[in-house]
Amino acid sequence: MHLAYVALGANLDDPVTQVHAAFDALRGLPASRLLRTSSLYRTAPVGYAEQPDFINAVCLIDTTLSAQALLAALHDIEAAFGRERSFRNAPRTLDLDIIDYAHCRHSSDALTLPHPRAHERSFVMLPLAEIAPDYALGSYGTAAGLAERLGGSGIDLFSPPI
Ligand code: PH2
Ligand code: MG
Ligand code: MG
Repeated sequence: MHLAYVALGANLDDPVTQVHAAFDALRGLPASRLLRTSSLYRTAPVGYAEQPDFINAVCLIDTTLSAQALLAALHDIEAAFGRERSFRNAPRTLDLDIIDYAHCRHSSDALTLPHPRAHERSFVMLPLAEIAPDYALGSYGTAAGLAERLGGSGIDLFSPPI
């Protein structure tokens, strides 16, 4: 089995419902178990500012899928939630990003591990620190250390863990 951390983000339609429904979809992943889910966080958009606030969360999945098979399954879930790809950082009904997969380092057009921007994004590191404070993200340090360094500006805890 391999431990994978997956970040969820949504800022179109009904983001809270979509993130809850996405947890349910992740519970249905083949050869996998959803072990832990963070609280939901309401977060200011990063990168492209002229869009609604996001709901973000992070979860921990135990899986025998390869990283590539997990990515393909996550893309299928995004598509089922009506995700359209228009431009980089565009608003979306659901974004599922693999943040870390079994501490693997990997780089291809389709997938970079660990996620190349997770360590600079408080909307990922705060929920990750909530469920895995001691988790070492590549060479960037622990989730708790990164979350503390990045701070919580623009991030509000939205709801307690399910
Ligand atoms: N995702 C992005 C770009 N900007 N900002 C917030 N707050 N949350 C996101 O999930 C997010 C973002 C690209 O994936
Ligand atoms: Mg993303
Ligand atoms: Mg993505």
